[in-house]
Amino acid sequence: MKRRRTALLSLTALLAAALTALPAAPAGADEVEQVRNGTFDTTTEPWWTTPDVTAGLSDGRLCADVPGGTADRWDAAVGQNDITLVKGESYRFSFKASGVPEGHVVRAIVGLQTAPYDTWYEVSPQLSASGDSYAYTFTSPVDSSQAQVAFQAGGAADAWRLCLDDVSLLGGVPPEVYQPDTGPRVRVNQVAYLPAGPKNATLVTGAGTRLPWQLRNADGRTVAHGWTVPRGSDVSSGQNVHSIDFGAFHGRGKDFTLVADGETSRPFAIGTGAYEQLRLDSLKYYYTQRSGIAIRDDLRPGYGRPAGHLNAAPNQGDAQVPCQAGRCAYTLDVTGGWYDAGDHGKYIVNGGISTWELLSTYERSLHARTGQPGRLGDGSLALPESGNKVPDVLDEARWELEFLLKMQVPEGQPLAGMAHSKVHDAQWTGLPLLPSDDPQPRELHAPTTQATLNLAATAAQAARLYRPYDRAFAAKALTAARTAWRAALAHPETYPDPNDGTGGGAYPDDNASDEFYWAAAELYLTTGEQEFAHHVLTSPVHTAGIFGPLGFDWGRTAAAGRLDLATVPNALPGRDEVRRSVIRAADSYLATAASQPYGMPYAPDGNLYDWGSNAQVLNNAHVIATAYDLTGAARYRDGALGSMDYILGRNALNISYVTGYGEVASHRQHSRWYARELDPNLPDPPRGTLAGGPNSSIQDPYAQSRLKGCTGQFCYVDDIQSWSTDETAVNWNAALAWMASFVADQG
Ligand code: 9MR
Repeated sequence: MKRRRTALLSLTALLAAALTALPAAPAGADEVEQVRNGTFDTTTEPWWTTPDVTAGLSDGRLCADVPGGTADRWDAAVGQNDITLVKGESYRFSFKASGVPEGHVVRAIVGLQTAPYDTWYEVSPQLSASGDSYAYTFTSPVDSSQAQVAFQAGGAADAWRLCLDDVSLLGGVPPEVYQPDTGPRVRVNQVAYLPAGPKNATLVTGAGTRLPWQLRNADGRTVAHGWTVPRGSDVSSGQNVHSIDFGAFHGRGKDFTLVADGETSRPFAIGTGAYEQLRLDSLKYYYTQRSGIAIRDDLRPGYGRPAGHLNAAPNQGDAQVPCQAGRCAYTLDVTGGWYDAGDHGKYIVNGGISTWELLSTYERSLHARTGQPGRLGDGSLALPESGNKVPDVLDEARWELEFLLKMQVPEGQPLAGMAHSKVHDAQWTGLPLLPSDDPQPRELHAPTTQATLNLAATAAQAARLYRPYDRAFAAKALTAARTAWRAALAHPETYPDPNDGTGGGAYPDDNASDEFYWAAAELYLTTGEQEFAHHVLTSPVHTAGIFGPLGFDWGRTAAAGRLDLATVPNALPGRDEVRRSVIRAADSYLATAASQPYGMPYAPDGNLYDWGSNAQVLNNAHVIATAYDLTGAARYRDGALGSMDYILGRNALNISYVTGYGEVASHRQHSRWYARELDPNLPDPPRGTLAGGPNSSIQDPYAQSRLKGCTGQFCYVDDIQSWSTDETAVNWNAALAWMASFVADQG
């Protein structure tokens, strides 16, 4: 799909752009300079500035006086237009830059010079007063004769001076070979193994025969030893690997290391405490994703920020949002909810599966043999609502549910009862950008059958879970769910437009049978009514093999219905077979995990890792864990626990994909407000944030410039620019929260 961060320049800025063309000078046999007059020897032509910037020559450089008090980087810029880019070609982008006073950030971009100002490459170095040289290589994702190179310097409180020299964009350079630093070749769960749980690791080695290993405690004393098991060439990584099983060791402690083949692993604990913390952190994540409410710094130190999208300038706000041009005659108040991911969009289909998995984290605690509802109770998540005697996880999910309800088309309007698929900006915005600083108009997009059924399913589930705490809300939710269900039956094939990806994600989906099944299941579980049982029992989805290799997600939601029919008490005829289908799925995921030297229950067809693969690993683990809840058989518990090892460091990149967990962990996830990589005044993502993970399709230009030709697990880079491999998203963290809560319960 097409999604880009966009630089918005004013029309005046564009008109101010000088268009004088000088001939491009070849710089080498195949390397061609695309920038005209990057050396500023005698003139600043053909460089332009935004009207608020004054630029001139100074010691053979271009120096620009940048005003203070502008909102966004692109509000004050220097650039050059009419550059030609060739798709798939590699370019070296280099320049010298200085900033006085020291410490300012310049956003250097290569992008489209007209609306919607797609950004194809960007870097945001922090400048010294004496100046430094910068050089980057990227691959152009497009063919264009309307490219610009621009240096965006706005967004600072006080005025500063930017100087540039030797600006160059060299085409025809060989692509840069990216070598990730993968550290020691012994790969472990860098956070913790449970004392009574399985303990597996992976060794990358050229050795063909078994090797000795030692487990060392914090004092360096060997506390267990054994032999590796050669596993040959691993498809998911292309590496030659051995596996190590030290599950017979049941001691506890911190800072264990595993030694083999002359390498010492990163340290890890054997204990349960980390998972209690991860259960809370992965759920606390949602508060700082909230829209329409100021985030309190006392509740999340370092993360306080003004409310986003409440109609306070420069926000245009979510209080009276119209439909896309000509699509409806009303506006809706759609304030609240969670921002989907690193963007400011709010999408029903993704909000729906996320809400379901959060509610299910709570619902599991009520019904599972190891469930501990008290751990998710009032006060557990430090929310503004803490102290209201309602479990905090329900308070958090309600923030999204209230938004989902607001997205329903009002009575009396065409398509009444259906749900608008999404609300987001008219155009993509750039990074960084606090929610409260987003100047874009917001728009409601057309209702879809899938969105409507997401609303029906989650509102029906909410009706049974909130009933003990707020009967009125439970009743309201159930009414909305019934209305949505009837509206979906009346409009069963109103699908999202797969090309509707400007300013927000498309979430394309051309089949709603899984959403019908899920919604019918939730309505049946809550009401016990015959109509819904009939729909479940006659749906082809009910008996279909729905647990494929990729697992369930926002577009494949049948599993949500099947898992709940299996676990939430009910009297559906043939329920034993429903439970057996979950256990069979778990068996197949266990077989996958056993075949993988890195132990994850994920082996996508053709080794093509999907967008958000980490959540898919976790959701397959969720199915295995559910089989444990259904049977009590230890192999399912162990399989689910072992899946966590992959997420927390036992992987080809030797990285924990959860911020704040493990010695080397993802912390630069793509986000407009956890954008410390671009602005040192902003925070990294909060502890407990899951990165999307390896994605073979590497849709973003940054990943394309680094990862072209990557194998499975290697299709990941921890960089804010890599939105296709390294974004944060509410659905992915929901998969983490469910699993973290399961694992914590096994302690
Ligand atoms: O995770 C989503 C992926 O499965 C889809 O193919 C893609 C296209 O719709 O969108 C991904 O979700 C993104 C959404 O579109 C916009 N917000 C950020 C989401 C995570 O990257």
